[in-house]
Amino acid sequence: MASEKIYLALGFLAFLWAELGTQNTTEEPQCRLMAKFNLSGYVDAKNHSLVIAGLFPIHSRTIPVDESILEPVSPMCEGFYFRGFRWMKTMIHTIKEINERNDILPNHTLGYQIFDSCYSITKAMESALVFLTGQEEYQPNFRNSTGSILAGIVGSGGSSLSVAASRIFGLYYMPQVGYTSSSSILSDKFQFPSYLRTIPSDKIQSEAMVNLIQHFGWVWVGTIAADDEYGKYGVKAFKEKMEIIKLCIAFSETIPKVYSNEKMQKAVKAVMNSTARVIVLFTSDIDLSPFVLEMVHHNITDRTWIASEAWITSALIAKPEYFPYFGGTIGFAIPRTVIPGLKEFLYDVHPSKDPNDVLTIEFWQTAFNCTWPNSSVPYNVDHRVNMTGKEDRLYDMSDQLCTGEEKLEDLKNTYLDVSQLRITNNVRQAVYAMAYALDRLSKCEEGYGPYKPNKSCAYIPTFEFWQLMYYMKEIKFKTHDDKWLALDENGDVARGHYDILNWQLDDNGEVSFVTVGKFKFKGSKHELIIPRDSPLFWNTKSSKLPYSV
Ligand code: TCR
Repeated sequence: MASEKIYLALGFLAFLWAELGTQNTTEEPQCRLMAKFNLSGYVDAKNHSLVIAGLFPIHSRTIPVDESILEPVSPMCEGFYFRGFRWMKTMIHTIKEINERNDILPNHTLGYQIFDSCYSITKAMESALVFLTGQEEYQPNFRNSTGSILAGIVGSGGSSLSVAASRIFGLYYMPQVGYTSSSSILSDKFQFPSYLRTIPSDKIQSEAMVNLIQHFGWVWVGTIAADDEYGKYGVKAFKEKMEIIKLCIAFSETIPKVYSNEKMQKAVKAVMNSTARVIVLFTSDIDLSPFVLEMVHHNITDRTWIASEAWITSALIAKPEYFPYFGGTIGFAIPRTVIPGLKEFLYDVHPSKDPNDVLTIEFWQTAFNCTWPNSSVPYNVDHRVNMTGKEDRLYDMSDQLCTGEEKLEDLKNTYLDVSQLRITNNVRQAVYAMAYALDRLSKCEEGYGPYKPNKSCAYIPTFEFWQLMYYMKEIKFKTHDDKWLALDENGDVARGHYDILNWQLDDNGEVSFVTVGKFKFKGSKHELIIPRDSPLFWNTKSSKLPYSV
């Protein structure tokens, strides 16, 4: 019965689709799914045999569309996100590097097609459709709109975006390698068959947090989560593990994604009214900023925050002016590395190179607080609702014109800060994972190949996504810094470690991230290491270890 109903529903949809199709051919369609896709990004595909798609949060949010417009429109984006811009550049840098190497894919070169996800599900979905079909077509053609062969995608940034996009990519078994979507739900291969990642699953981080709490002897702990797949699943796993060892949750709140004073105050009150002095904050830095302002506004000090990886090294939060409230934060970070040549590559950015490169123009305007002459790229737009519940509209163009002579060297900016390359390295390894899989596919010998019935091989350019997936699964390779990256049967990082960082103030009055320990993991085994003589800083009145009962 149930399946009959599904078939009926599908039949009806097919009918509707066909109807729409016939309308399409004769006249302008009466209704459209989306007036027009509206994406920005970078593409270099024409002269390459293979293309890797990429999705990065170069902006941190979309601008709410005017509700009086009935036609569905693709929203604009705002809130330039320097970190995402660096991740995106790192993908391009890695592809260039691989193309210059003759030991990986010697007979092919990789191109790319990258879009800005604006850290939003809608843009991630728009991009997913465009990757599969092209801007104007509404039917998947399995071959990318650029005309080259699409091998897979690196992305999508946040877990909610990846969850949504991989439901589409999964239909085609298209390989998707995540560099920062860490929610444990993405390990479920029944739901997300073609998703793999170079960031460990949050299942491990939740375990690590519980171990940390146990280590310091805290009993009552509050939790605050982002209202998305990252926050919700992270805290869920955390609570389950706390329960097993009989530790207690004092309160559990969420930070709203779209500003709601009511919801925000509920979280603030929970923090103020609870005796718990230790609070776990499972959210991205993008979503955390409004909550931080609330803590400052209500002068809430004397709390110890346990940071999830997404904000532990964030320049948006780790500012000296927030130190009275967030100093002493302790949390988990992806190990840091140095990427040869990346710094020079990042510095090679200038708006005069291409007048159509709107992202670079916006980068420049935002970084140097000026307006690029004759450009229509808005400067410092912010439509967020502020703490009084009113909308903040800052359309103002900066009075100062950019000269082009501004010096990147003078900037202290997240984009150029190569001292904290963590997720950035995940991006690099995600590109490498795909390149190695393609390389292995290309080196297959007929009769020794993986596919039934004749141990056959697949070939570039005729291979199918599922054939490449064979090589992506359980991939293992050595990275530039001499470490092994191995993925397990769920596409998760099989072994590795987190650094445990503690926020302290350095001699220059800047927030520094001091490594105080490690959390190592290998399969289901793990170990928390915090040496006795670790230089810990606690933001308590007595500067002693907080007591949370
Ligand atoms: N996983 C988060 C998103 C995220 C992130 C970050 C965003 C992580 N780390 C650093 C910005 C900066 C970890 C997710 O949604 O899965």
